Amino acid sequence: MTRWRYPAIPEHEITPEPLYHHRRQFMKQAAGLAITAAALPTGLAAAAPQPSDQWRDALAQAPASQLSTDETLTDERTITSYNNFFEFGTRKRDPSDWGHYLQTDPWAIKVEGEVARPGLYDLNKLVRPDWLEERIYRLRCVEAWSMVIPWTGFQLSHLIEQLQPTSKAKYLVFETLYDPQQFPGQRRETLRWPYTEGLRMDEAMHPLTIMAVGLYGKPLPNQNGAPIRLVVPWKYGFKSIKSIVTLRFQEQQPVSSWQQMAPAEYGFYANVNPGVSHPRWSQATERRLGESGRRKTLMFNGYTEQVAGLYQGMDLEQFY
Ligand SMILES: Nc1nc2c(c(=O)[nH]1)N[C@H]1C(S)=C(S)[C@@H](COP(=O)(O)O)O[C@H]1N2
Ligand SMILES: [Mo]
Repeated sequence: MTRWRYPAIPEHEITPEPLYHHRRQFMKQAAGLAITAAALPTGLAAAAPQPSDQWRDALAQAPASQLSTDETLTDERTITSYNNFFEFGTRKRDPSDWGHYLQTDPWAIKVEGEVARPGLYDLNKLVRPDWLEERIYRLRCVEAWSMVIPWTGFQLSHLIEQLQPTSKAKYLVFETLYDPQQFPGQRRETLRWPYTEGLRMDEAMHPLTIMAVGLYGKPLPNQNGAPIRLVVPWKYGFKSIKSIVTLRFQEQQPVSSWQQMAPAEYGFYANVNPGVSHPRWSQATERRLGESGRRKTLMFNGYTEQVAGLYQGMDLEQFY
C-alpha cells in the first residue's frame, strides 16, 4: 500500500521567486491542485461548502458544551509542555521542544475504505464552523497521570455522517502523518509508524467522541496534535491519536500501534478501568498533574453512565 504524505521537498526549492512573499497563498494553491488531482469526492464538496479558514475564526467563540466536566482545569503550560507524542521523541518535553518542525497548513485528510465519499480532502473543507464547541474533558494517561483539558472541537459523528460509511464499515482506523523529516522520532522504530488507532463504529459515533482542533480557545499547539486529533475521554490517552491524515472505514478490527508493540499491555479497547492492572503497575489511582497526592481512578474515566452500554455483555478483563 502506498501511503499518502506531504512532499519532503525543502520549501525554497519549490517556491517560485515572485511568489515567495505569498507563501501561504501559494501553499494553499498547491494543496488545492493536489486535492483536485486525487479522486475528488463529488458529494461532500456539494453538501458542505465552506470558505477556507472560517472555522479558524470561529474557534475562539465556540460555545461551551453541556458535556463538559466542571473540574478545575489543568494549567495551559502543563498541558502544552508535558506531552506524549512519540513522533517527536519519547521524553515529555520533546513534543514542545520539537513541535515547531511540523507544518500543519495546508493539511489534507485521506478518506478511504468502506465509505461513499472517499477522497483527499482539504482540512478546511472538512471542518464546519457551526460544529465547533468547547468540551472540557479529563484525560487519563495509561502511565497513571491525568489532566483536565479545555478542547475546542466537534463531534466525530457529524463528520462520519457527511462521509457516509457503507454498511460494511464496522471500524474506523486513524493514522498520523508519516514524515521523518518533520517527525525526528520516526527515524527510530520506537513504534510501528505511522501511529495507528481504531474505534468500533459505535464508539466513533458516540456523542462524547470528538475531533479537537483547539485548546484553551486557540488553535491546537503542534505538541498536542495539530491541526486535528482525536479525543475519546473514557479511554486511555493513547487512543487519542494526534495529527491525523488518514481515516479508513473497514470491516476488520485493526491492530493499533501500541497493541502491535505490546499486546499483553495494551488492548484494542483501552477503556479506563481501575480494576484491570497494567502488567507492570496498578491502574487503581492516578496523579492529577498540578495536585499533590493521588486520586482514585474512575471506571471509564468517570463516563460510565454515558458509555457502559457500548460494552454490555463484554468481559472487560478479556477485552481490555
Ligand atoms: N500520533 C500520536 N498520537 C498520540 C501519541 C503519540 O505518541 N503519537 N501519544 C498518545 C498518548 S500516550 C497520550 S497520553 C496523549 C497525550 O495527549 P496530550 O499530549 O495532548 O496531552 O496523546 C496520544 N496520542
Ligand atoms: Mo498516554
